[in-house]
Amino acid sequence: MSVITDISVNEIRKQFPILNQDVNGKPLVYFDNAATSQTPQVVIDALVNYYQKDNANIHRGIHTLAERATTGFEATRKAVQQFINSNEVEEIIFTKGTTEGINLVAQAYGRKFLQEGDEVLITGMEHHSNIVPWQIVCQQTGAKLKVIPVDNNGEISIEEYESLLSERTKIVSAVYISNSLGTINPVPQMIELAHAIGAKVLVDGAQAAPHHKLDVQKLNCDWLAFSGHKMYGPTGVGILYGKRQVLEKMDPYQGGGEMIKEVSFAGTSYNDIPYKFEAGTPNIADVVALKAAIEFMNEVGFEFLHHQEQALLNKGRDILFDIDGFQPIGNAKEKASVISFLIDGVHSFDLGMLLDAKGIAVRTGHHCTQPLMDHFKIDGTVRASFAVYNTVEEVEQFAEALTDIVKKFRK
Ligand code: 7TS
Repeated sequence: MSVITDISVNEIRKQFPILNQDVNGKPLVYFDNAATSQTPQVVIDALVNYYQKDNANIHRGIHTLAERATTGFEATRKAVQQFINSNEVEEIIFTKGTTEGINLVAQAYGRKFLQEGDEVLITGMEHHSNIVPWQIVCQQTGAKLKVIPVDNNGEISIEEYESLLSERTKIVSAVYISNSLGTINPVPQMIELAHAIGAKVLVDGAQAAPHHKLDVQKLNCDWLAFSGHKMYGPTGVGILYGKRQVLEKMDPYQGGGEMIKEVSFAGTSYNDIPYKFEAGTPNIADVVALKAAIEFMNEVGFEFLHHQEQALLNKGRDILFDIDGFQPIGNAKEKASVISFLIDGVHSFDLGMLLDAKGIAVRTGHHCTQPLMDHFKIDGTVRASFAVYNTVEEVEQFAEALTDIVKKFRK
């Protein structure tokens, strides 16, 4: 393993201009990375460069700018293919984010193939984006939504999962890493078990993509959805990976330009994948810039990422858990760099506001996982989520700030 030093983290920090500012008179400590991570200068430069030099609509253009824009757009598709090791570049569909990817699968596959009596299986720790699209398609088709329960550590049991699988299960849709708790689910095993009974599997990789090397061929998932803005890329762009043979069976999701082969008033034939699922002018600039984010992540490397984020998580567990009234929510054995908690006697919104007054950005509330909050019988948590540019010193500042706030409340 390479030697990780604070100097290298400091080198990384320098690439993120947004981090170098005071908020409410204090140096910004950005611990809201599970919601949106910050973008390095290379991503910002790619966006500026695109608008300054290459902006044009893609495909079917014969002029130079259209060609450049198309080349940039398709170069990102190739970079994504390599990033997640998909077999073919055509298996990469650009969306506006994880949410759109899941809705696409629910409507283009679920609505076509689900029937009354079929079941869709999700976990009890899903983001609303991986609940509501399934509720909608279940209402449309008469299929039933079933939920794998979560225990008090914020984990699911593989035995319980197995007992819920049956020949009625047609789709399993599971979050790889929980945004609210950081729990890493046993997704590879879940995929194997689902395939054994003939179900298809969608993996919500929104939180996994920035922390975990994803290899879709090894995972053997049928679909994987994730978002650019959680992996150092721009907002408004996401990826849906799907296996070719599955994508080819799916109906189009939206109708419009690019997704067609030929249109007449008598009828329309559809384009090949991936274009069949990319109706209308896409978010070209952000797709182009996403390549720079992938290159940034490749350069940093998952080994460094893991090491740094686990160091932050361990430091957080060491010093935060001693704070008066500190109550961690979610204590999974396999956990990414997220610390969700409550403090006895202090409302999470108050904590969030008081931390912001000290320049510390955390997220408070239900994190779009209301059923999970119901399970813990709470209405929300305070969530600190770390990225590769965060430092142990920032975790110490966070602990000091929290201690100070709690002391004032206890007076
Ligand atoms: N799935 C998971 C696991 C997520 O964490 C999120 C966003 C989504 C899906 C939806 O992603 P989007 O890019 O389409 O919005 N999670 C969060 C969060 O934790 N705080 O804000 C957004």
